Amino acid sequence: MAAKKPADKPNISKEELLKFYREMLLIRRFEEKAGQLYGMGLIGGFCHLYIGQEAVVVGLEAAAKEGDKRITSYRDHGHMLACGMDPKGVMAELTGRIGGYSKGKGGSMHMFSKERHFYGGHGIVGAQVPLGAGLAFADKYLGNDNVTFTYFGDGAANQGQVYETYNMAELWDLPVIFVIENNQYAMGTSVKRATKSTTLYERGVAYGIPGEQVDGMDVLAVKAAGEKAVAHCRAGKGPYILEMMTYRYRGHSMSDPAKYRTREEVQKMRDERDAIEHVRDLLLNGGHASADDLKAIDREIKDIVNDSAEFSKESPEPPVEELWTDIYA
Ligand SMILES: Cc1ncc(C[n+]2csc(CCOP(=O)(O)OP(=O)(O)O)c2C)c(N)n1
Ligand SMILES: [Mg+2]
Repeated sequence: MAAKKPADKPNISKEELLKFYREMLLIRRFEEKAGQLYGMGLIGGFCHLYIGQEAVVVGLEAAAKEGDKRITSYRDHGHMLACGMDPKGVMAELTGRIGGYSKGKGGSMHMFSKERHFYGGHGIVGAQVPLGAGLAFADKYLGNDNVTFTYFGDGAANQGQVYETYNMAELWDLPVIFVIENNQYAMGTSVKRATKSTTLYERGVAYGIPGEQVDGMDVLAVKAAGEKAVAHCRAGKGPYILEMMTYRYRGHSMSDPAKYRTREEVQKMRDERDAIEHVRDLLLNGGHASADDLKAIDREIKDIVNDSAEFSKESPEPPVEELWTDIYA
């Protein structure tokens, strides 16, 4: 991974560091709980956890304003929590209950929130990329200054529709930020096995789209890069590409034999580059928080996550009549 070790004394307020810590921890603990519920048979179908990649969405949300939109793939729980969707509604959807964002009929990959401008949750690899450009087109057409964060993976980055979208987005100066979450693997295939040119952001050059590679394990670097990209888009200069160098600790989905990488590789990332530990160190070493302060936050987050699990256990399954609602025909 190209990312280097972040600076020890960044210029950032205590409040913002605490906010980053809280938000990343919420995603991690929520995902751990989802993994447990899956193991207990309470979540069915597909479930792709975001553990390890938390700094990407939390850093970028810190660069966003009200009205900005986001759209992503099936690895979407972190994006939903980071943009302010209710953990109860997300967990209830995972467990197929009526209290979920899609009334329990969508599951992990199919949740939306008009209020929080979250447009899914897409199971078809890469499908969200042209849709993201469409969302940005709508904002441009309406004449506002919103931007759309369009997230996709390193595997999706090899799809043709991504490049058709790059061409149109640059041609029409659409306010879209293409966020490539390069977590090094597409299911069990490493970037190096599937891709000749491994610096994925550089592919924008062919379309005149500027971009850069970012240390996606450093929430401060992510926020700084996000602000730069957002400023570019809001100024009407068209799209921008951010290639986030990140890593997922868990399997591709809940059913993953994990034969394509060693345990040591994963452990090394956890030990040396964990995004939450990084912020924890900044808080403790900078004298912004004590170990007890952080323990109190840990408890607070644990309660929120436990409440979401309780809520989803108590929320009923959708009644049969729901088969006939929210459908086209
Ligand atoms: C069009 C399409 N092809 C194949 C799949 C099966 N599939 C699901 S996820 C995935 C890998 C995608 O990897 P990447 O884009 O790196 O995202 P990540 O899972 O790492 O977040 C594949 C091939 C699919 N869902 N849709
Ligand atoms: Mg990937």
